[in-house]
Amino acid sequence: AWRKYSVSEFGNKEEFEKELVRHIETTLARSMYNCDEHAAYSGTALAFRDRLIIEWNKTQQRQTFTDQKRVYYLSLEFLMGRALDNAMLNVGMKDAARDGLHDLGFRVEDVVEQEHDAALGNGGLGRLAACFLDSMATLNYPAWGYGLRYRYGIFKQEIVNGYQMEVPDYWLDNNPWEFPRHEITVDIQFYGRVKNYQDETGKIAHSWEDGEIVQAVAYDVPIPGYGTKTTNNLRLWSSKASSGEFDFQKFNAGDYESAVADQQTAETISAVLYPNDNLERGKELRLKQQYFWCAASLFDIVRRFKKTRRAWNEFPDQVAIQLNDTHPTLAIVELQRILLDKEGLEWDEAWNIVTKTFGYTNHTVLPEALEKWSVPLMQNLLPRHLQIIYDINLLFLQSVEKRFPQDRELLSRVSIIEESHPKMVRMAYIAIIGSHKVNGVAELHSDLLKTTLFKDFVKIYGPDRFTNVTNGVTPRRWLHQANPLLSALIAEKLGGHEFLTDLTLLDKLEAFVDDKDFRDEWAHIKTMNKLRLAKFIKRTTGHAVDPNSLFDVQVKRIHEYKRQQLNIFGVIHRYLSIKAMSAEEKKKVVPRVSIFGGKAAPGYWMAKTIIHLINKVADVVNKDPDVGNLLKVIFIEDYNVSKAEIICPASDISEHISTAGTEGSGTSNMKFVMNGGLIIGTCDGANIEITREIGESNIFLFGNLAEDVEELRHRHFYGSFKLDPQLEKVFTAIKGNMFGDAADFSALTASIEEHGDYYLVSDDFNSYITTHGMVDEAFKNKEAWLAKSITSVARMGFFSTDRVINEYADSIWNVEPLVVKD
Ligand code: 26Y
Repeated sequence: AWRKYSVSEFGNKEEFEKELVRHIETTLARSMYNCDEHAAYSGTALAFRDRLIIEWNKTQQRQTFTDQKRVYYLSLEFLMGRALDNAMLNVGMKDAARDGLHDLGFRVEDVVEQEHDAALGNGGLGRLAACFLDSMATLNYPAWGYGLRYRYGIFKQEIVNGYQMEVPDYWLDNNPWEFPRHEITVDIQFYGRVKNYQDETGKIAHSWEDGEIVQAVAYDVPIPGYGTKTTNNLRLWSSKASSGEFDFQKFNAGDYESAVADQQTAETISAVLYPNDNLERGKELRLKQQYFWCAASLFDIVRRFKKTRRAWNEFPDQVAIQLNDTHPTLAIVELQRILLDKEGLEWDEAWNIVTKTFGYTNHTVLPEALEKWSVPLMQNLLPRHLQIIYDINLLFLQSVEKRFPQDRELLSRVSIIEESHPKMVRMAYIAIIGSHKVNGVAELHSDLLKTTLFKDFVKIYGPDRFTNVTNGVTPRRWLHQANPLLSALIAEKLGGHEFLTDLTLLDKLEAFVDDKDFRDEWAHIKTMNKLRLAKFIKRTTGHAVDPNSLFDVQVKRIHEYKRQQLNIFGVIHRYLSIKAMSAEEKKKVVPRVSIFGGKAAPGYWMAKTIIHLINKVADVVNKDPDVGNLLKVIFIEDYNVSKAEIICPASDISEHISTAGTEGSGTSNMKFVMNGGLIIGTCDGANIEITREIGESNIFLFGNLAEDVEELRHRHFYGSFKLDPQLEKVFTAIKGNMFGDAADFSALTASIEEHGDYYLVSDDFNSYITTHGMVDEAFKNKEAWLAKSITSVARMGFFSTDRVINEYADSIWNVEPLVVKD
């Protein structure tokens, strides 16, 4: 039924073919006689791009014309993955394309694979932003994303002799999905000094003078909604040397070489995505990136608002800005600066506008991920902003002092400025003070924010400023696109694809849990998806894995708190057990494939050591004839969004095993369950809500609870530390050089045995191993396993980002969809 809403169509495959040939022969200047798969990809992309542009222009005109409140999602990361398949499915002409490509001798699946992932993000936070864009467009919200157009996305990972190597990801050549807007530029200032002067009314005013100017150039990416007329915009800023007076001076002074060098310096601002996730390093270039992007975006938003000629107090009725973590916190300071210094508003009036405009999403409680910038660094780079930050802090502390007199401890705890050497600016505190709502990303996480990290602010502002919005994922990409077979089966049972835009309709599947034919098809689809992954593994690693084995998957960024080390120690334990078995005992073993994937931040040695251990264990296990097919260990190189689309539908069980209280939410847990996989996990992040929705009997939970973590850590340090006996056997094997030189892994074992086991690997090991035993037993009962799989999918309706976006829209943004009538 929604087809009638879709954009101007090719109508049929012949029209698609015509467009394809036209683009290949003219736009690409290539001949159809030597049209390879890549040319077929480019031609198809251009054909679909044309369809997107028309609706995109109309959407933008419509949004300007109706002039209702818009949402701006500020994120330093947008982990988009590939665009073509998404465009085909959202526009709704994939069948015409498939048939047309077939006529020309291509398979649409192969053509789609030619596209380079747009990997402008690290992990969960960046992928969440991409899912949000999809849902905002699908739900017809007038919404823009703002980010940076990195020349290099997240590095490509290669595994060489078991070690991670990083290779730059230069992805911009021939990208058909971006539109340079050379006419949309903003001059961004850095360094310089603040001049105080008296304005006409005699009041002291401030102006920021001198310094350097870098130009921001807009690049726009269309974001089509699924089956709607809305195509929203993602605007990415690219840095370029300013062509202003400043540079001409140098050129004219004959200093050509240094003037060219300055140009290159300007261009490095948007050159590279910082590859750290949850690890703050305080690099000046990163602060430059943040300000560059915030200032360009704010200028753009304010320019758009000013065209409406409304009064400033209407700004928050027209504009909602959401901060994806603290990375864009400078936007708060920048808006205050614009209103004060450029528009001449009084402080209180300006600050009132600012706080009504912003919302802040926190994604982590890990102390090492909280952004702090040194005061001297900021003083140098952004002198006026630092002044404003001090003013915000002064007024805030005065108001706290009034309400809680004589509590000096409280004042120093909540001060934006940390009194360390050097002094540091706490960005999260600016984000809280400058926003009207602060949210966490799953219930436990949001509760922890209120009771630990932001406790004092709850006391000051009351509990209403703090809220929870549990994460989700877009079912268009993570069910329909990643798992076309399952999506088709569900559509057949439910009588259409409406579940893709109302995921709660999945609950109708429960009626078919006992339907024999349905169960068989369900099982068959899982097998097909495992086969697809097995082929991929064969092609990329050379290892043959048996699709009848239990596929056990952990794919995510490598981090000690996510505990891939717990997983690989568990694998070693399993390996040792199998080796100790008689032939008779081996017959009862459920064959397993343990699949790992994920990148380590280049400077994070412990994470790299974990990758090294996984690969060394794989080397030994995979060629051990004692083990054969009973255990295989696979490390999938360069895990990314497009690989996730193959991996998620193929898992029997996936691992979400962070130390309780450390994972904000997790979102791949949702992707796996939505595709009929079960979970082994801790009581952490959104695992808790997943359990509530699907039922305790459909998930394998283990390990200590968040409330006990502090006590356990304390005991490790002040009591005696006793290594779990089964883990001890694992360590003995490692130390006996079973997986190569034990010295390579000594930091890892020592972090547990000698340095307090901060992530409670030893405390949770027994429970983890026992629970894996239960997984094996459960997997033997195919029928019961299938019932769990189907029931879980049926109950996953809550985890669509459509629900998430509606919650943000209602409780934080106060925006309405802009629905078009025909
Ligand atoms: C400050 C800088 C080094 C930094 C860069 C990236 C800090 C954090 C990050 C990325 C954080 C991230 O990806 N967080 C994840 O966000 C997901 C979406 O909310 C959560 O599901 C996940 O639990 C959380 O780790």
